[in-house]
Parts: sequence; structure tokens; C-alpha cells
Amino acid sequence: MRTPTTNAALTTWVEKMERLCTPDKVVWCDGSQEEYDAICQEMVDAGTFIRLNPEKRPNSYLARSHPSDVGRVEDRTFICSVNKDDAGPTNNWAPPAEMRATLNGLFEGCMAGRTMYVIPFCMGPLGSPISKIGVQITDSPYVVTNMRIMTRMGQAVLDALGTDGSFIPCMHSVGAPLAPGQADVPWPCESDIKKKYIVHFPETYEIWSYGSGYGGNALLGKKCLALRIASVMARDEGWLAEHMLIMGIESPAGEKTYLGAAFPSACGKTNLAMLVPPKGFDGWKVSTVGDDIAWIKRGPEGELRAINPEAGFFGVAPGTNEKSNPMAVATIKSNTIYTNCALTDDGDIWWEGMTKEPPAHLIDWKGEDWTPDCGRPAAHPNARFTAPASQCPSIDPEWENPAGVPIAGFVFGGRMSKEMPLVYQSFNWSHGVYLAATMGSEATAAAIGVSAMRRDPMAMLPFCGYNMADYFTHWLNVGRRVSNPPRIFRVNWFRKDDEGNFMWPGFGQNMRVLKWIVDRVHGRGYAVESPIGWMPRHEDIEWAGLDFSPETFYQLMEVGREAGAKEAHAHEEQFDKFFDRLPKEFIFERELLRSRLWRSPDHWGLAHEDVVRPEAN
Ligand code: TSX
Ligand code: MN
Repeated sequence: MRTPTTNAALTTWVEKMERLCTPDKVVWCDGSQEEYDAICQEMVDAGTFIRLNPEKRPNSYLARSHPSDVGRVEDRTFICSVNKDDAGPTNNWAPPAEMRATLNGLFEGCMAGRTMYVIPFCMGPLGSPISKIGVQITDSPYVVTNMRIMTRMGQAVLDALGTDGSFIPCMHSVGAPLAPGQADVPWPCESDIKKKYIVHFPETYEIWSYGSGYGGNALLGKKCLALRIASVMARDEGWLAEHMLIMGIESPAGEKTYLGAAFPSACGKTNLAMLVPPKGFDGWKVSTVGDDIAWIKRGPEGELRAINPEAGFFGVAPGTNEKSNPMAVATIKSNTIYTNCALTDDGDIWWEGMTKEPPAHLIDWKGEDWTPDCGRPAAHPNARFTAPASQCPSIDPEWENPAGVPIAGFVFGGRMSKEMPLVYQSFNWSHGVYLAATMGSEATAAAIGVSAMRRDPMAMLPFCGYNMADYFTHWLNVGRRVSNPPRIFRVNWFRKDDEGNFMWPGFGQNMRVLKWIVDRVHGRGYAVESPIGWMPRHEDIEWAGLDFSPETFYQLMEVGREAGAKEAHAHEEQFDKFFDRLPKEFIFERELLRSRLWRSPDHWGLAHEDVVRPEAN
């Protein structure tokens, strides 16, 4: 095949990788529909893809992974900076030279019997000054088809790259070479977890991934490039690469407000990005720019503008239904790849939480017969859909604007069953960065049934490509360099009462919280100053269409002073490991929080002596 690029750096790299991996052949992907359809057909023939019933799911496929390859492998994810301290205490680190030697050994001959695909892709709209070009080499046709949905991929990217444009090299192999005559399996991968490697070289902007074909391990444009490597580039170049959804909110008067929102996993980020306003919000519109990643840069007027670097959604399937997320249900009706979902007898897919009643018979994600009483989940809990963002009915008209959309506010949330209010606003930028850095979520250890709070600063713990203390400093600096920095909020949809019931209806009803946030970022909307931040009173929230008493609302909003003090102490422990790299502002924010908690028991507008909560005067 003639090389479809004049970029010498690219052809040199591809030739070098071909010599290292010794594939049977090399295919440069052009990104066309014909190429996509042909690769899908090859995977159907090989047993990797099952074509779904075209009447139910046009142009859609189901893939089942190897049971050892079902999610990101955080223990096998490495940041290989020259100095260990530049990766920081929250990342796995290995010396770059040692890691390069290990990888060279693993990749040597690793594509024997396979095709090596070259995937030129662009994260962000082609031609946007915020976008970045990457080239992924992979031996997985599954990766090629997913990358075509998740990124702008193919010949147009090579054309944009030109003769001397630069790209981020992304090297990937499933790590399963075939001996001559050896039969392939539907999902080749390295099943020994210790031989899987997801490696980032932050100083040279390089990615090497070995042994896994699944999601964030293998679709290298997403977590590896658009978060880990991009966060390093963002630090170097003065912008932000964040694990955030981007949503637009339009009032009946036509005022448009864009928010970025970060949540750890299992908090319903995709649901929020596609929220449908509830009864009582006639004329309000919510639109989706992205559901996972935001690249945010200073615009010409000193404002912060965001793009979604992705072109599709790689969403968790279980729990997605007409009620929890009707926009996602519509998005995945066609042209979608399903991974580790269950298969129905009529060639459709199913997962837990799709319908109230499960079908009487299914083929589960492992390919085995399944009935409702068999005691096993039909879909893997981390089963996914890969679907084009353009198919989302709520996609924002500006979602591909190369200049991005202006961000007016940042929202940070976690899953907290106690002592974390529904919503509050930070006093200022550095207090907001502190709130974001101390956020966390309760992860239930299913085996023992207890909840433990896991801190996940800005939801970036698994995705920051450098020392998180430097990341906090970078955030503080960004606020100093923009005019009118976005206002910062904390939210919690998951508070429970003493009986263990969720106190807040969530989902579309979150619109009521978003409206208060929108009012606040525009300098409207009332709030009471409390020791932890600005809080709405019951009458500051729009309640049309929902019965929600002041009593319940204030229970949802209150924080015990004792609990607040314990929280401040936990922050101290959380940050200890960063030693003197932690920004000094964080020490002052913590001591200010402690002081406010104990010195304002009869503060104007606050109800009790021993609890913090706003109340009407
Ligand atoms: O996505 C969720 N959101 C955000 C929606 C825009 N989920 C699902 C989380 C798992 C991914 C939620 N679950 C939310 C929420 O706001 N809230 C809850 C908790 C909850 C669950 C069920 C009910 C209420 C709250 N059911 C009834 O009230 C009937
Ligand atoms: Mn994510």
C-alpha cells in the first residue's frame, strides 16, 4: 500500500513499529464508512462481533470481551517521568529507561499473524486551535471501529497533519501474537494481569499500551491522550484538560449558560449531561456538548472556553433506560457498538436496569444461557455502548464550534450518603479549587457492604499525568489569569435519610439545582453565607412541579459542625503525602474552614448552634 502521508516523522515511526511488531500487514485507516463496514464484517466472520437484528438495532454490533479484560487496569497504569516526584504520590511510576526496555521486549513480534492498523485521529474538531492530533497503531480491529466513533479519524487528519505537523504517538497491542497456523479467538488479549501495561511518558508525550483490548486501556485517544497526556500539555501550555461533562442550559428568555461538571465514576455524569428538564420548567432547554472530557482554554476576551475532544459516547450501559436517560436511549438506537451486554433471543441487547422485567431468556455477556433466576448478572456491570455524539437528540448546536463554548461555572460532585449538602457555592476561586480538590465519593465494597469515602480530586485521581500537588497549583494559577473566572459549586445528589432512602429525587429534578447555579453565576439568585460556602434557602430554589417541604430541604442541606471539623481533619491527612509541593493556599483554606465552623454559631441566617444550614429570616 502507498503511504497516504507525506509526514516523514510519521512514516519513519510506523516503519520502526512495523519492524518491532512484525505484523502480517499494515493498513492505513482512511476513516470511510466502507472501511468501517468492511472491518465490522471481518469481525463478524471472526466471531468478535455479532450483528444485531437490523430491524431493532440498525448497523449495530455486540462484542464480548475476554472475562479478564473488562475495565481499566489502574494498578497497571504508569506515569514514567524522569523524576518520581514529577509523577507524584498518587500515580504508579517506573524509571523511563527501564520501562522502555520492558515494553520493547513485550512489543517485539507481538503482532505476528495479525494486521497492524494505523489510525490517524484528531481529539477535538479538525482545525480547532484547541484540538490535538494523535496516531494510534493497533492490532485490534475492535479498536479501529471504536476509534472511528469516538474520534475524528482517517485521511482528513493526515491531510491536516501535513508534511511537518506533530502528532502524539499511541502504540497499542492486545499482546496475543499468533504462531503460524494458530487459530485466533474472538477477543485476543494478554490474560495475565501482570503483563498488561498502560504507560505514559509525560516528558515526550507518548503512550504505550499492551495486553488489553478494552475501553480506556485500548482506545488511546480517550483517558490516555485526552486526560493523562493532555493534562501535562495543559500544564505546560497554560490550559486545562479535565474529566468533565459540558452542558448548556437555556432559559425561556433565551439566555444560554454553559457549565463544566466533574464527578467520579458511578455518579451519573452521562445522565446529567443529557438531562431532560422536569415538569415546571416549560421553555427551559438542556443541551449536551460532552459527557466525559473537557479541554478548556482562555479565549480572546480572557474568558474560559471549552471543547469536547471526543466525537462519541463510550457510556456505561447498565442502568440506562427511558426514565434515567431518554436522550442516551435515543442516541444508541443505531450505528452503535455494544460491549459485554446481554443478547436477546430476537437479536437485540439487554442489560440490568433497561426494563423493569428482565426477558425470560438471554445469552449473557460471557456467551452463556441466562434466565432471571440464575443468580448472575446478564450484562457485565461495566458493559458499554459506543455511539456517535451526533446522534444525541440533545446535542448542542455549538458542540463542534472550533472556538469552544464559554464556561460560566464549574460543578463538582460525589456520592455521599451523609453530611454533604445538596448544593453550595465556593466563596471565591481558591476556595472553589479547595472544594474540588477535597471531593470524594463513597464506594461500596460489595463483599462487606460498607461504604468508604474515596477522595478523588476533581475526579482526576486516575487521570492526572503528573504530580497532583502541581495540578492543584496549576488550577489556582488558571483562575488568576482569566477575567471573571467561572463560579465553583459542590453538589451531592445521593444523600440518604436514617432509613437509608435517597432524600433527593435526582435525575431531571437536578434542574432545580442547576437553575440556582445559573442564577448565581449571572449574579442573581439569593444565598446565605455559611461556614462552608454560599447556600440557597428553600425559597431560593424553583419548586414549581415538585412538592418538597422546607423541612426536608433543610435536612438535605445541613452539616454538623462536628462533622465539618472531622472533614477538615481528613483533608489534612489527604494532603500530607504531597509534603511541601502542596500549594500554601490549601493550608490557609483548611484553617479558614476550621475557624468559620467554630466562630460563627449564631451567624445571621443560620439555623442552629451545632449545625450549619441556611434558613429564612
Ligand atoms: O444519574 C443519576 N443522577 C444524575 C442524573 C441527572 N443517578 C444514577 C446514578 C448511577 C449511575 C442517580 N441516582 C441520581 C442522579 O441524580 N440520583 C440517584 C439516587 C436515586 C435513585 C432512585 C430514585 C431516586 C434517587 N428513585 C425515586 O426517587 C423513585
Ligand atoms: Mn470518565
